[in-house]
Amino acid sequence: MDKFKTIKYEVRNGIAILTLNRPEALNALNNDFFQDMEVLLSDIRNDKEVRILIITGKGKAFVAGADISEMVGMDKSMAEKFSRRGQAVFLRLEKLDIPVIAAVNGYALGGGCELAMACDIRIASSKAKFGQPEVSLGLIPGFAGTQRLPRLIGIGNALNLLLTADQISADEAFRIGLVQKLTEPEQLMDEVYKLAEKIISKGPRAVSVIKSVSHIGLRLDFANATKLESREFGLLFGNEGTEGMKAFLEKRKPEW
Ligand code: DAK
Repeated sequence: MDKFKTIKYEVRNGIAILTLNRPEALNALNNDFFQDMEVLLSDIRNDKEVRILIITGKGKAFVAGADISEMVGMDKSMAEKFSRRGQAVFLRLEKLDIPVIAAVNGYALGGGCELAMACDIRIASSKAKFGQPEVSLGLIPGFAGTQRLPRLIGIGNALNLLLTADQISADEAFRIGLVQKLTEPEQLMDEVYKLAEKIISKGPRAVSVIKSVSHIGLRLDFANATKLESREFGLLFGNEGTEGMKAFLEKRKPEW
């Protein structure tokens, strides 16, 4: 029996790929998905072989949002619990000590856009579409979309999306900085793979520290954020950083 109900997961050469696998419902996020993610994120944390995680969707959607057919029957307290569960899973993704890349193959709406935002880098197919349609349903985003979107693209761009429920093209998402790179649909996974390979060729501890210091620093004041950077900078000396600098001077590849 499959370990997961809603996702497919495989690891090749240190690169893990998580594929949302409910194409018949456009990969809408339900409680089974969060259950699968809770298990998978613990597995990934304990698997030292995994150096980077790619998240993508099967079919024409990355994720078309939280599962409306599941949410419609919720009362206030169930909805709050669902929201807290989703937020916790997305936060664990952000706190993983490996980078996470969203390979956005199609619709990234509502909870789907929020999932992409919880990843560290977003690469999108030119066919992808982004948006936060919750307000059309009389809802607000429940998985930290009101918080991550303004931090990523600025308050004006964020409110423009959140208040209108407009779907924007991949080009527009790239223009406003929601997406870091666009590709032809058939090139998406190759491009994401190339990016993953480039990142995992770098100093593994430095990669992990850059991710955590950048995320944590956003929530600190500048003085404390730069203090954190100095501390982590110092910790790389005498180990990985020293090896990287020696390798440069000795004109050889570093041995991480
Ligand atoms: N939930 C459940 N099923 C969905 C779905 C969704 N979000 N999106 C699509 N589906 C289902 C459709 O119902 C349809 O199912 P069948 O009729 O075949 O059984 C199937 O996927 C294929 O969809 P369509 O037939 O509609 O496909 P089209 O190509 O015609 O249209 C579309 C694609 C993406 C434009 C359309 O499906 C669409 O508008 N989908 C809904 C998009 C949306 O509004 N997403 C936002 C969902 S709200 C909170 C927690 C979280 C959230 C809010 C609060 N708290 C707990 C407080 C987050 C909310 C959201 O994400």
